[in-house]
This record gives sequence, C-alpha cells and structure tokens, in this order.
Amino acid sequence: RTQRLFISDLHLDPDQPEILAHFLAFLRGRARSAGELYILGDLFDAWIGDDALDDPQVASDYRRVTASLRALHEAGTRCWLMQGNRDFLLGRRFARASGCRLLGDPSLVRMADQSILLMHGDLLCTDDIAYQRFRRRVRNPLIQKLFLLRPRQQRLRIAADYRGRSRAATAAKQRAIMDVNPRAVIKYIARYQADRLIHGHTHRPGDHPVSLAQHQCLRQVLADWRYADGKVQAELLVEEKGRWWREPVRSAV
Ligand code: LP5
Ligand code: MN
Repeated sequence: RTQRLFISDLHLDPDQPEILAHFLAFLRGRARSAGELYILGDLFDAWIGDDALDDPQVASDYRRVTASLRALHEAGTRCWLMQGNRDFLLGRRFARASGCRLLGDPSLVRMADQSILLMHGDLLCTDDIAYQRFRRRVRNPLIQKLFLLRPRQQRLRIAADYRGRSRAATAAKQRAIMDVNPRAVIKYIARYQADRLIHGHTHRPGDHPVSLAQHQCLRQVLADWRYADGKVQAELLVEEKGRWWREPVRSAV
C-alpha cells in the first residue's frame, strides 16, 4: 500500500445523506488500497464539539463516520485529520473514536523526497479581514472552552447563526477577497521551504506553480465534495512513489 490520498471540504451533514453515503462507501472501498488518508479540513459542515457523538438526533450518522474511519484504520490505512474553519472543534475524543491522528495546520511532511506543506487553506486568505478577525476569536482557547460549556442545543443554535451570517457575508464579498493571497502563499512556502503546498477551503481546485527566488513550488488546491443534479461530485489527490494525480471518487456499492 504505497498510495497516499488527500481530500478536504466534504462538509458532511446529516441533512445531506448522499455525500455521507458516498464518503462511507469511499472508506469501505477506494481508501482501502491506500497506506495513508489525509483529510485536510471541513470534513463536517459544522462541528459543535465531540459530544455531538452523544446527540440522539445525529449520533447515528456521526458514529457511522467514526466507525468507518476506525474500520479503515484497522484495515491498515493510517488516517490524518486536520481541522477546518467549520470543524475546528474536532478533538481528541473524535480522534480516539475514529482512530485518526490530528494534524496541525500547517503541517510539513516528507513524501517522495519532497517537503509537502499541508494546510486547510483559510490561513492563506488574508485579504478576507472580516473572516480573519472571526477566526482569531473562535480559535481562542478560552472562547472555545466557554462555548463547549454551553448546552448542546444552545451551541447548535449559535453554530446555525454563524452559518447564516457567514452565508450572508460571503454572498456580499468579492470573489477575489475569498481566494488565497499570493504573498501569504509565498510566506508559508518560504518559511517551510515547501516543494508542494496542498490545501482546500477555497473550493477552487487547480494546480498553481509558484516561483520563489530559490526554488519552485506547486500549490495544489483540493476540490470540495458536492451533491448536484442527483449525483455526488467528489475528487481526491493521489500520490504514489512520487507520481501525483487527481481522480474522481466514484460511488462504489
Ligand atoms: O464557511 P463558509 O464557506 O460559509 O465561509 C467561510 C468563512 N466563514 C466561516 C464561518 C463558518 O461558516 C461558521 C461555522 C460554524 C462552526 C461551528 C460553530 C462553532 C462555534 C465555536 C465558537 C467558539 O468560517 C467566511 C469566509 C469564507 O469561508 C471564504 O474564505 O469569507 O467568513 C465569514 O463569513 C466571516 C464573516 O465575514 C464575519 C463573521 C460573522 C459572524 C460574527 C459572529 C461574531 C463572532 C463572535 C465570536 C465569539
Ligand atoms: Mn473551509
């Protein structure tokens, strides 16, 4: 098992059973032939804390996710999980239940003689000042602690409120503001001397060569998973022995 798979931005939501089913089938199928699976943020559409696994309304869906990840892990595929801007409250309980290891953002890994920088991607969107301010607040450990002390129903309402405000805010923002900032990209690449930068978040899949004074880097943006016209569109990035390619995730039965 020499393949490494990279995905992000699945935005799993109990109200969106098609994507959930697609992901579970992926974990039972395609993912099994890989040695490692990297999930680079926004696995969930919103995560209000790991005790969501106890919520009678949604626990069965979430537990199918942890159980399927664990089954993949037990079948020999190591899973790495990074938090995104929707699921930054994913924590140790989820990791333990799923067998995933949590990955910091950013994380530098060595693969096939290259230094690969893994990020969710939101840290690169520095032109989005309102978002970066919001991010600083909700990533504050004390604010998170106080949030997690609230009853689950209240947290669900707050999360729904943030999602509503985020929808309104993003609809009003210029598209360019919500993409990565080229200087931020260069800053991270230079700091980590990365040969490749892989991230999601922007939902703008593509490969972008970045030239620095000393070296060349390739920035690869992962696709989000979505359900449209009655089918799930899903894609992954694959590495095997230094070869890289993108591949659609087909729904296996
Ligand atoms: O997520 P998406 O695609 O809609 O847009 C993102 C940015 N928005 C967000 C907000 C998330 O969607 C909300 C997720 C809720 C998760 C669970 C709740 C847990 C709460 C825990 C609290 C400790 O990430 C959006 C970007 C866009 O990506 C593109 O990059 O533009 O940013 C915004 O929309 C932010 C707004 O511009 C401003 C924020 C409005 C909300 C104000 C609330 C006050 C904050 C108080 C904090 C304690
Ligand atoms: Mn995101």
